[in-house]
Amino acid sequence: MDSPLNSEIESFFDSAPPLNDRAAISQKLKEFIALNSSESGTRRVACVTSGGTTVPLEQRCVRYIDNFSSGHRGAASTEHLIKMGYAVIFLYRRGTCEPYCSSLPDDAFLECFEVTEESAVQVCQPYSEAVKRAIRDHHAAVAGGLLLKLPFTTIFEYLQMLQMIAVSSRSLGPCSMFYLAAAVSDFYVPWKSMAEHKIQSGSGPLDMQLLQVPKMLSVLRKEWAPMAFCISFKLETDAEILLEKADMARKKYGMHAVVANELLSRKEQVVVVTNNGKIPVYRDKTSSDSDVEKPLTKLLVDRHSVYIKDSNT
Ligand code: 9Z3
Repeated sequence: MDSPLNSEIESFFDSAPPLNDRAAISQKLKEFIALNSSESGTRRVACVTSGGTTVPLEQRCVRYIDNFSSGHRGAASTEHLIKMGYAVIFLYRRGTCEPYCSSLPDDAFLECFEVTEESAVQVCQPYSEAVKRAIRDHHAAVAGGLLLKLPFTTIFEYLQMLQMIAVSSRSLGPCSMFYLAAAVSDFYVPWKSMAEHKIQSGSGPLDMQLLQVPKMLSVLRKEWAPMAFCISFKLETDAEILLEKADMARKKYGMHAVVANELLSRKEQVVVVTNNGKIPVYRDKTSSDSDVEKPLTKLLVDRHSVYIKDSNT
């Protein structure tokens, strides 16, 4: 497995603006991992990443480059993993889909509630069941110590938080899973060479050089969490090159599986690429409320079980 030069990684982290709430995140992670590791047996803990990272072009950011991802894959997968007994650290782009909210409208707050004649707030009848279910399931997962939600916006926040999660969950050994569905920027502007103020438009075309974001997947595997079961996702718009690129990524970064998906068909089918074959996974078309994440997570959980068993023998 290839690893980017350590100096590239160091310089990425050195150039990143420090996380505002680093101490609070670290405390939450510590408590979450402790709660899910006990002497009677460690629970499996998955870190699910979700949504796209932004690349700011100015320190006082007015403009940024974004990566496409609605966050549906990550949110739905989180629900399935929790149902299958996992505790989930949900590292997600602020404002994208969150677990247990898929049956609510986009503008849930304004659409689902109304003010009565007595000035009380109540749920509008058509949404009553969906709201009850969302609140009940979300509360049960969070209060039960099975869901920890950590939001990010920029590539700098995302990678620093991913590193913190990986290092904190090292003690879980093979019981830890990384399910990296977030759409991560390939290029960035180092913080130190970034304009502080809004870039002015009066001086003609914008000429800007972006550096390549060092691929952190091999460092995650080799150094941050060497015992964890790691799944990354490969997104392409050209189906012709998808499987080859996914297999290349698997070998290059030492992933245990790479989920290959094509932009337009990603909700209907994906292909799980492993060292012993490529397994297509389809959404169950006979049921209108089914999703491809259900059979996908089931397959990956089965693979994770074999991995844990092999690691313990
Ligand atoms: C994915 O491929 C995800 O499956 C999607 C999910 C982003 C397509 P939605 O959030 O979509 O449900 O709307 N994520 C990974 C994309 C990515 O950035 N992969 C990197 C690459 O392709 C590897 S880490 O180079």
